[in-house]
Amino acid sequence: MAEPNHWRRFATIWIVASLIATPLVVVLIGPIMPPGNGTEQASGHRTDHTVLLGAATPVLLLVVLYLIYAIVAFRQPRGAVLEGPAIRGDARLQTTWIVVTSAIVLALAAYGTIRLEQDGAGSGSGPSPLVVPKGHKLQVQVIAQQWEFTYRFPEYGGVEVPHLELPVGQMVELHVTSLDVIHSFWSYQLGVKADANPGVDNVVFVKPTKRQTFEVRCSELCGIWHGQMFDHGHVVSRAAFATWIAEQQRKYAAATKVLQPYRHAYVPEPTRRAE
Ligand SMILES: [Cu+2]
Repeated sequence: MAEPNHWRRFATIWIVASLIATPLVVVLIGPIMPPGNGTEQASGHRTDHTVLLGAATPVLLLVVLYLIYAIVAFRQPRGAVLEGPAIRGDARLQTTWIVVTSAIVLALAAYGTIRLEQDGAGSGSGPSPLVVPKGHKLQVQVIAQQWEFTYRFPEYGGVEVPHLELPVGQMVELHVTSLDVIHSFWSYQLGVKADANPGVDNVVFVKPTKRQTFEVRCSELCGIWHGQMFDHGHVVSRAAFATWIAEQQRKYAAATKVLQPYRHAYVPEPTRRAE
């Protein structure tokens, strides 16, 4: 019996499987990809994850289907120990391999670069971001210290509060810094995970798109109570935010008076005491 054309047969199986599976994966798994759609940035991450998953699906199928195909089609006949023929050099195969893998990697690198420039990745862009969203941005400073985050609102008299609330539909400009060691401001639902370094002003933009409760945690081991650097924040309506921030200004009026003036980074201890 003549050997079937394995190349053609396997290529057909793979192409058909990819054409069926890739749209299914994008349509069914895309909408449940992390980190949700609580902010424009989170939705952007979800888009990126969906694109990557879609690009990875044919590659995964190639590997898995070929493994199955080889086990079925190239099985040793019972009782025989056969060596396959030695195959050396195949210019067409080698060229195809190099061209296809290079094209995939370069295309993903280009996509990543463009998306990073558009979105800032939610990881902070340092003190001078390349891309700044237009329009009014609510300024919120995130101050990390062992072992809590506090938030300062320079547009509201520089009041500093222990819990974060944000108005829905408002572009927020987070200024992430630290008073002592290296921390990281991570809110999964906001799609933000930004380094909080002493003496550094790390700017992140985030625009919440729905009312929600979000988690805040430190994601950089920062000492014995690192695990306690956890809190919940809330995205609320604009009216509720206005009420809340006015209440905070009243509540912390006495503390605000003795706070250091607002600035983008604070001198860490122990130098601060010498100031
Ligand atoms: Cu920390």
